[in-house]
Amino acid sequence: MEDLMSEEEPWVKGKHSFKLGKGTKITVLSGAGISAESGVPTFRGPGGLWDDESLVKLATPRGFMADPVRGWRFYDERRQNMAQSQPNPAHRAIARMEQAGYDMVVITQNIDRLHQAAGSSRVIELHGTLWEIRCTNPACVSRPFENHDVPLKDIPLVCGLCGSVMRPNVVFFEEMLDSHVISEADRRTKQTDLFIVVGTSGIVYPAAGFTHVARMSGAYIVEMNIEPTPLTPICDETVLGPCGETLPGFFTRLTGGEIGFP
Ligand code: BJW
Repeated sequence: MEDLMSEEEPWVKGKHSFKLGKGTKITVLSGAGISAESGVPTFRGPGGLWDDESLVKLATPRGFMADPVRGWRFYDERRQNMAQSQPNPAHRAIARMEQAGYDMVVITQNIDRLHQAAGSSRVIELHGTLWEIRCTNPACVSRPFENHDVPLKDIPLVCGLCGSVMRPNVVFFEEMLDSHVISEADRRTKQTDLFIVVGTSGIVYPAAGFTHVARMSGAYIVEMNIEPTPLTPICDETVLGPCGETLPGFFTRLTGGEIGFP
């Protein structure tokens, strides 16, 4: 691995060889780390949600259904936290690039909607969103719907149509991702010139697999994280540091200072 030390960035692997053009397609794959500086906890690592193994079980279909009251309390607390969280400079820098006319798409594993709150309009939500709710009864004709009650009024939430327990419209472990969402993310990744992987441990699939798809499709790959990940070896550049600093810095370098990132 070739390491280059830089004055501006704490630790950079790679050669800064990507040149931005007019029609450059830029795709950002984001994970929990991009929202860490907004106060939303990550899953893995010190202080992460999955430090408590019993919480991991709640994020599986069987675990949630085994104790929907506990499941909803867990998700209600997270909704309360997310409701108070604001986009940080990393979310805002991505949105700013789109507003400046660059062809930006975000593929996010996050369920917090902070990319949209920052102003990004093209966001593919791989793991759904905590701000939608749906019935757990596969025979029920109700559709997922928006719910922004914070805190939730009744726990567990029950379907008004069939009386079954409701659940957050997120993708639990061992569940399939929506096939249309996967296709859209796959199509975009294959067309991408610059693929930026931000704040993900890169161990949850199929999400992490898009970085491999980008690699095979010839995209230039830049990773932003506070530590190396299993994806680091296939990235052209890895910039270590908090992405609220490194991402605006990277875009400033890429655009030659043409855009301001407040
Ligand atoms: C910063 C930073 C800063 C911090 N700046 N960086 C064995 C049994 C069962 C399943 C499997 C199995 N083996 C493999 C599987 C498949 C499984 C999987 O990949 N598991 C791996 C863990 C091994 N995948 C699935 O189950 C998926 N479905 C599937 O594959 O279906 C087919 C199938 C069916 C049946 C059996 C097997 C397969 C679905 C995955 C859904 C993931 N769901 C969750 C929960 C969503 C709801 C909720 O939030 O409660 O999604 S899990 C959790 O992980 C969440 C995240 O989106 C996802 C990824 O995490 P992420 O975003 O990478 O966060 P962290 O915390 O891991 O990392 C944060 C990073 O940020 C770190 O790197 C930090 O360094 C960094 N960071 N601050 C920059 N300031």
